[in-house]
Amino acid sequence: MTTLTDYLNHVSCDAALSEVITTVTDVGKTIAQLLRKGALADILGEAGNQNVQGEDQKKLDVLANDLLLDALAQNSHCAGVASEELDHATPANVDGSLLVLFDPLDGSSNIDINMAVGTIFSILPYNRQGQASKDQDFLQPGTKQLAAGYLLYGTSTMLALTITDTVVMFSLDPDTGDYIVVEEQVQIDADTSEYSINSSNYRYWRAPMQQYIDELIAGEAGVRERDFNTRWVAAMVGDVHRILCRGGLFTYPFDTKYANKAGKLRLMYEANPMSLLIERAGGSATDAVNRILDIEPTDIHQRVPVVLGSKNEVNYVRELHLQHANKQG
Ligand code: AFP
Repeated sequence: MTTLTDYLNHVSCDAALSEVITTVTDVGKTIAQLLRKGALADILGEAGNQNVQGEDQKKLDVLANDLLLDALAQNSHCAGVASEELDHATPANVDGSLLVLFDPLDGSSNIDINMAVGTIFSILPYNRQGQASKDQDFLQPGTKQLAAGYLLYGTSTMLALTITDTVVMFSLDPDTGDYIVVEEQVQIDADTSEYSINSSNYRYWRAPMQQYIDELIAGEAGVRERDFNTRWVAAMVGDVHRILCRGGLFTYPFDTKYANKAGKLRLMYEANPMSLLIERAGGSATDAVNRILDIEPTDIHQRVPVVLGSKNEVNYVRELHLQHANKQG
């Protein structure tokens, strides 16, 4: 039974990185306990305010954010924190070597209905020791991530983590409080017949995405010559976890639903960490055409269209978009 601590020692992980990962995953245990108490812990419902995204915050959004912020502020290796719930990055320890970004509670709309939610985290290098970190320090492409992962608070609490060139899956043993390795090298099939999209936005999508979904719905009678299945958890963590377990394609594409949003998902603390996991598990992650991990960020809360999962399916979506672009001339 290999614990997270054993694993971090085994991969001879940098001590600072190990300690920051341990801090984040320890907070995950607390969040999991709160979720297990649910309505009995007075953590459901609205917090009564909105975050920088203009989204109504749930009580647990705020609580999870504060738990992570407080714990990381006490970790000497953390130089700063960026969160979906905070307008700007928060400086921590000026001598720290790491920056931590997170969506403290992904899938907030699922909290009050007892459905899957998660915490997504990304760790970047900090290169200005001795000075207080600023938003600008976080604006690094996804390829610079030193580690990324998520905690999925489902029927069991699971941790997906990538530090080296592989993705390792852990399950939290509620009796011992240890994260135990359950899969040492997660791999995604290149092909799939399962896709995830919120189809109610169909009229807002660009033509190639509409064509792609039309083909999947046409099934074996259409050009794809096979039937497809669909799933939509409404929590990216849940859909990505399913893909890491059995393949699939997840997309929150560009849509014209809101003029100033390129898509719903945020690059720095949702798309980048998930894209690193997906690529390290043998999948692909694009904005429909370009590799997400190569995107040079301009704002810590910038949004990006996302197409990720089984690489042959992600590439097929890319081909459709390129064909449409060529037709446009
Ligand atoms: P919330 O955290 O606000 O519920 O959003 C979750 C999310 O960012 C992502 O985890 C889901 O895949 C997606 O939004 C769900 O979006 P829809 O509610 O539009 O389906």
